[in-house]
Amino acid sequence: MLPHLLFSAFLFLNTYFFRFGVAQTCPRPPTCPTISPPPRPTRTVSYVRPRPPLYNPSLNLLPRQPNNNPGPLANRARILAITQELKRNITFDPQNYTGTWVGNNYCLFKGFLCDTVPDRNITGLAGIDFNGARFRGNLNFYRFIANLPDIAIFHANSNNFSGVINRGLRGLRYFYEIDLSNNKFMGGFPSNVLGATNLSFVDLRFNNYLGSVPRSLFNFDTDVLFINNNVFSQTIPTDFGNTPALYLTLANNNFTGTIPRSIGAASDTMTEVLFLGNKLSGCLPFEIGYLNRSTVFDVGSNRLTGPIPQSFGCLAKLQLLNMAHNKFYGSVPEVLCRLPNAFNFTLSNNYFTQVGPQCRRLIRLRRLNVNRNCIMGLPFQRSAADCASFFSRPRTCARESTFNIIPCRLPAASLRTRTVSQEDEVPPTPKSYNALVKPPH
Ligand SMILES: *[C@@H]1O[C@H](CO)[C@@H](O)[C@H](O)[C@H]1NC(C)=O
Ligand SMILES: *[C@@H]1O[C@H](CO)[C@@H](O)[C@H](O)[C@H]1NC(C)=O
Ligand SMILES: *[C@@H]1O[C@H](CO)[C@@H](O)[C@H](O)[C@H]1NC(C)=O
Ligand SMILES: *[C@@H]1O[C@H](CO)[C@@H](O)[C@H](O)[C@H]1NC(C)=O
Ligand SMILES: *[C@@H]1O[C@H](CO)[C@@H](O)[C@H](O)[C@H]1NC(C)=O
Ligand SMILES: *[C@@H]1O[C@H](CO)[C@@H](O)[C@H](O)[C@H]1NC(C)=O
Ligand SMILES: *[C@@H]1O[C@H](CO)[C@@H](O)[C@H](O)[C@H]1NC(C)=O
Ligand SMILES: CC(=O)N[C@H]1CO[C@H](CO)[C@@H](O)[C@@H]1O
Repeated sequence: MLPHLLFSAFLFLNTYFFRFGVAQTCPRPPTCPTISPPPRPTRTVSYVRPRPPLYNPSLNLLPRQPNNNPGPLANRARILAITQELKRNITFDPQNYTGTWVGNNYCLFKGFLCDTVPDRNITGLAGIDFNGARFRGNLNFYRFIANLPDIAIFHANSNNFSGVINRGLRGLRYFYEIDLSNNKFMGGFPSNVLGATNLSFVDLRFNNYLGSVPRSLFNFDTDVLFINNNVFSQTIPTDFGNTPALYLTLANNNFTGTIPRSIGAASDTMTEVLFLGNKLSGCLPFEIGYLNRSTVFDVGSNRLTGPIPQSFGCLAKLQLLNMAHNKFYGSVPEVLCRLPNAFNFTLSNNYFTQVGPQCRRLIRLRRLNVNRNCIMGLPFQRSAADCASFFSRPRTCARESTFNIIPCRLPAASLRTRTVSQEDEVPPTPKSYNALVKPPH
């Protein structure tokens, strides 16, 4: 038994090094086996998963069966039947997915991913990956997925899926990732998606959804919620801050009204949030200052106004701030410019009137852009007439006294002037901005 195990371990390491290209160093030459570049491994050790499991690893997972001999297949008749129906509906298949959809073993179909169904020693259809397949035809998403009861991941961006999501997805007990971006969905928000209880990734961007979002949307338990580039309108529900999502993109819709005060309640989770390109109005709630995990905050190109709350000095992790193309005014708070992770703060095309020494330092470092404001003595500002016209009307915000609240001990770095060169700093790698790029059709 022991030699067998050792041999397995050796095979495993061999495969490991081969696959990941780790340098093959050999500490003690005499005992070291000669390692010529290994041939393509023909034998794999059965307990090593070739890729992360598709199902939630917290569930009890049995070893994965090989695709070419997967053993008994869960729901085979049903899955084969709906796949043939989908195949008949596909009128354009430039990458010949459907050519492989023949025979009884769905694990071999292009775009189909199998894994061992949790708690059962049987292979199931755990994932669909049609991203970028560019299918054409009348493809009914709900009808298809409702017949894939063991599904965990469904990725079908940039296809022609449409149709109404008729009923809840609750029956799909392992379902946690849905990507229907850049398809042909229309009508109201597919509220039935929210019937799935275990989704952690919801990507519905670049469809033609319109109308309001359901009140329950931000009570929905998910880590990622991308709904940008639809035509959602009306206000953001007041309980917005209940959302447990880390990454949220509401960008490029038609949302109106204010950013809800409840946003502060998301302080434990909210990491990146994009409101840009809507029709949001009113002043910012000081509660934004509670978001001390946020690295990205983007409200660019809206109709927002008022000063920047002093509470922004609490956004200790903030790297990217975009408030450009609004009607903000007042002086740019020095506490904002002292934030230790300020990388790209864009306040251009507003009506700010003052910047202090900390902000001037950031401008010199090219980390703060205040072009096209009303700041005397700085280059690239609005015309005097433009500024005078803006300020000829009285400007006020509700709850004005809250603009001075600082709901934290200011981040340590803000207490001293940093002199060190920031050249070596690693630029941030936000995740949510990628969502604004349309997947190729
Ligand atoms: C799972 O089923 C296969 C036959 O399909 C059998 O060979 C294997 O021993 C089973 N494994 C477990 C852990 O029950
Ligand atoms: C599609 O793939 C199938 C199976 O791989 C193959 O038999 C068929 O010739 C292909 N068709 C086209 C148009 O490439
Ligand atoms: C996309 O699907 C719709 C039905 O939902 C159909 O009317 C349309 O012709 C399809 N477009 C293409 C290019 O296949
Ligand atoms: C296939 O097309 C028919 C007729 O247009 C439609 O009723 C059905 O829902 C479609 N099925 C799938 C899986 O797309
Ligand atoms: C966005 O909302 C405005 C009303 O505020 C409306 O006039 C406009 O048509 C909407 N845009 C779209 C694309 O629906
Ligand atoms: C973030 O704010 C919460 C209270 O809103 C506080 O408990 C927590 O310690 C803060 N975290 C950091 C890293 O400052
Ligand atoms: C800074 O952010 C603005 C607004 O999001 C963007 O337009 C600009 O390209 C960014 N600048 C850099 C250097 O990344
Ligand atoms: C697989 C999984 O995580 N299942 C969970 C789905 O959601 C229900 C209710 O929220 C949980 O009870 C399951 O454990």
